[in-house]
Amino acid sequence: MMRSKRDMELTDEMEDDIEKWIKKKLSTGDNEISKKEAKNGLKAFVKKYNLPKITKEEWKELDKIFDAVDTNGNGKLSLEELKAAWEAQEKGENDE
Ligand SMILES: [Ca+2]
Repeated sequence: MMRSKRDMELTDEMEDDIEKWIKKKLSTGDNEISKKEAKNGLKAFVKKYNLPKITKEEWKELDKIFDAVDTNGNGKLSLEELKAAWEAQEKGENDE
């Protein structure tokens, strides 16, 4: 998910962190990830690992990705929507 133009190598620790975050979001509250939550999570992640700040362009791109994954258009990502996106990515189907 969230593969953008920047060629970022994620360490195992980072991947673990992301996975935990997603799982937590999907198992608490409304069990979905809102756009705001995703943005805040990403900002915290960038800060935690001292990664280069996400540019305006990248935010725009991420916004598009979010909307593409949010297939029912309620502004939040559910487990089903994320799963579908991951599966599509694995198959290499990138129908934008
Ligand atoms: Ca949704």
